[in-house]
Amino acid sequence: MGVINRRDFLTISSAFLAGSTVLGGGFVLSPYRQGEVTSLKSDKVVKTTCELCFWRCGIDAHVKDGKVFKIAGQKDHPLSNGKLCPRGLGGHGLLYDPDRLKHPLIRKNVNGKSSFHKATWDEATTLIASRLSEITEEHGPESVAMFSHGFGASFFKTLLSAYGIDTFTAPSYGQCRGPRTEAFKLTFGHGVGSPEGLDIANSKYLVLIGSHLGENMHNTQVQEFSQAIAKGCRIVAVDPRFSTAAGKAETWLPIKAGTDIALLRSWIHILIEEKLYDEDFIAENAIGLSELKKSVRDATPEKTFAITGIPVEMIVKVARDLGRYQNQALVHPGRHVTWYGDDTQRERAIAILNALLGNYRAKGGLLSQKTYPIPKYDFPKPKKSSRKFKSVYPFAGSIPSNEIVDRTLADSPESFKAWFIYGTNLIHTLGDQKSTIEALRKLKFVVAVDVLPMEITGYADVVLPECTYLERFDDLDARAYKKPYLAIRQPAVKPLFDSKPGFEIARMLSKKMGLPDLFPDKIETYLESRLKKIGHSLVELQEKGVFVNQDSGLYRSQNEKMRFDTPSGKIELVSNKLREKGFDPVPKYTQHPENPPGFFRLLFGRAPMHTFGRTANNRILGELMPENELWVNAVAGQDMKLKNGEYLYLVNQDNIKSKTPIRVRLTQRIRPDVVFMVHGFGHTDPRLKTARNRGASDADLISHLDVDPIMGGTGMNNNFVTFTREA
Ligand SMILES: Nc1nc2c(c(=O)[nH]1)N[C@H]1C(S)=C(S)[C@@H](COP(=O)(O)OP(=O)(O)OC[C@H]3O[C@@H](n4cnc5c(=O)[nH]c(N)nc54)[C@H](O)[C@@H]3O)O[C@H]1N2
Ligand SMILES: Nc1nc2c(c(=O)[nH]1)N[C@H]1C(S)=C(S)[C@@H](COP(=O)(O)OP(=O)(O)OC[C@H]3O[C@@H](n4cnc5c(=O)[nH]c(N)nc54)[C@H](O)[C@@H]3O)O[C@H]1N2
Ligand code: SF4
Ligand SMILES: [Mo]
Repeated sequence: MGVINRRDFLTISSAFLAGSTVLGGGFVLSPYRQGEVTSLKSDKVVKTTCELCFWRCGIDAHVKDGKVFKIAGQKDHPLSNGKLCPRGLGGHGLLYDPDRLKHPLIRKNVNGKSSFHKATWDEATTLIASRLSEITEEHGPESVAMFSHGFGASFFKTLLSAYGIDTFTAPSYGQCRGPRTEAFKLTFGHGVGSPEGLDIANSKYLVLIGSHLGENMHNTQVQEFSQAIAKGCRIVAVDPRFSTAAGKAETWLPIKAGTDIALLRSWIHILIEEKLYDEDFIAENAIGLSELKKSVRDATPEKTFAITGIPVEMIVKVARDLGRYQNQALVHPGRHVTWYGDDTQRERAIAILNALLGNYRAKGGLLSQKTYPIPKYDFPKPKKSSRKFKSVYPFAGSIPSNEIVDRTLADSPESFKAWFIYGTNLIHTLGDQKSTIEALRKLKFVVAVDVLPMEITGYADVVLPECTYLERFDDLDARAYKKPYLAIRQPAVKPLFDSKPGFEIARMLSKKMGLPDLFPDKIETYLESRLKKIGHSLVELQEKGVFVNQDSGLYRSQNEKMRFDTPSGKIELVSNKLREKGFDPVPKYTQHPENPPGFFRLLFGRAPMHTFGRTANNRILGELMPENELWVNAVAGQDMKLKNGEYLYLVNQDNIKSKTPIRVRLTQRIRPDVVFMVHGFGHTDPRLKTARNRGASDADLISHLDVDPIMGGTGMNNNFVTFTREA
């Protein structure tokens, strides 16, 4: 359970679809019986976009008798290429989830007890408008923050910024990719992007630092990973755990957790000392080589072995191999990189290594991508705020969500009074649950827009049920990618229950909030007007699903003069911007706390069939993996008298106990000083009838955060757990 073998994980396909509509426990999602699905003919196929994660693959939703019975990968969409990951295939498990939010809810206090009451849309939106008006009149629009994750947030952002609110934050920054973005910006002048601009398919030598591709199931990236493997790409997986990717690798380096910067510095040292880096590329395009060389002189393989536990000869071998493959070698920048609080520096080390390899805009390397050209809609200019939120972290390019929590808890006139939350389950997402909950309790007003009764909705004053991605239009998707594309999300079926598309909710709110002309009457009018500007029509895009441009200028030509968007116009191996603000201009290794006796470092990650907590209640995907397990090294576990398969509670360094027990899995595939679990389980909201009490939540145990002083991200990997059998 939880691990798929070498063969399975690359079959991103529709193989298990046949069984996917009928589930255990007699729960039937569609009117069709098991086995029938493959032979069914659809009445129509709707070309739209997946939202079971944030990759947004193109999907074909097959509809019969007004029901979605099958979801397949769209052939022409560059992110799916006709294939989907297991989650995308099971998206109708969300659409037909009987536990979905069905109508707006309003919290009412009766005789000192607060509970949710069913409300009409008119009541709910009137209440939101009047509470926001009271709060902004008293404290200014600067006292309201919006948290969001997901594509559907766009019209809510338009609405709130037109209203004068300009504090927007997403956990995909401070709890995920932020350090990577800032480190690559500091080095190359631009971030890595999402979807990432990496040429994995053409890579000849790929080093993964944690990034557990194959469990981290971003569709196109895994497709490229399998192409690379088929073409003989040599892979090095650096991970305290034998991940699925490690199972595909030539070399697994079971590094001591938290010591990656030391390893990366040693590779930089060897590449420079042995002149294995791309000398011409660096001479032409980078600054700071001699200072870099000096700064990493102490990172000898011998010292690095003592820190990381990686044998000297392995450190040297990988460095030499990296040098040998130079332009076609890639050190993957990772994605969820908020680990130890020095994450921007670790990402800087990764960026520097890639620069030394000269793989920038080279086949198999790091790419810069383009967007499909389409002008924005002419919304009225948002009001300028007089007191714009300013982060205390000098390189926070976006607002770290945890900083909004801190600022809400602070006793200052500038503290936040209301949160508008769209599509993010902050209770399981931000770490340091106690502070998040305290902040939620302190706020005067909380709105949550969600599809499910997730934990966060329990803290809201008003809960708005959005319909799922299979029941709505959203904005046009035109993110930068290797092949610039423009894709549509459109409804396959009408919204179920009394749920509504985000656009309609935002439009309804705009009328109540004194902005009656902000949005056009229908989203179709909005989409049509944007498409018309580029000589296309909505009907055309609805039929095709996606417009794709050919890739152009992905690779640099010989002797091409490049300019980078950095102060020097060059790649900055040494960052004076960091130096000016008092940070190390070249990444240094600092030691992280060791396990207290009897405790294990808690690590966490992904499973192919789940996205965080958002799929745990999905009957189709839940069938594939109903609960998470705790990976414990077999020898270390036996020393502690743990039995394989038994259920245990976890207790962390702050004496916080997991709310639910987790099943132990003793395995040789993990270092003895760490344990690992998949994030997204251990839900406790009784309204989540399938997910409730299944597995345990890592988030409950992440009470300690190491905040990155450079950009404010929250390192979560310095938490430690031990076991108890007591409930
Ligand atoms: N199926 C599925 N796929 C997903 C998602 C999902 O929810 N489900 N979420 C998507 C999102 S938003 C993101 S950000 C990505 C995240 O995916 P990644 O960026 O791949 O996530 P990581 O946290 O880097 O990877 C976790 C791995 O890092 C290892 N690790 C932990 N600590 C250390 C350390 O100190 N050093 C090293 N070298 N390794 C360590 C863990 O053992 C684990 O194998 O996945 C994306 N893809
Ligand atoms: N402990 C711990 N914390 C983490 C991580 C971890 O691995 N462990 N991972 C980090 C990473 S990489 C990331 S990116 C973040 C992700 O954190 P979140 O974005 O908070 O991810 P989810 O927990 O899936 O919460 C998504 C919420 O959106 C709702 N939702 C789903 N679809 C829709 C929709 O169409 N409309 C609306 N309105 N709502 C919808 C879901 O029901 C759910 O409540 O978490 C970060 N925090
Ligand atoms: S990677 Fe999977 S879940 Fe994410 S958008 Fe693509 S098909 Fe959907
Ligand atoms: Mo993420």
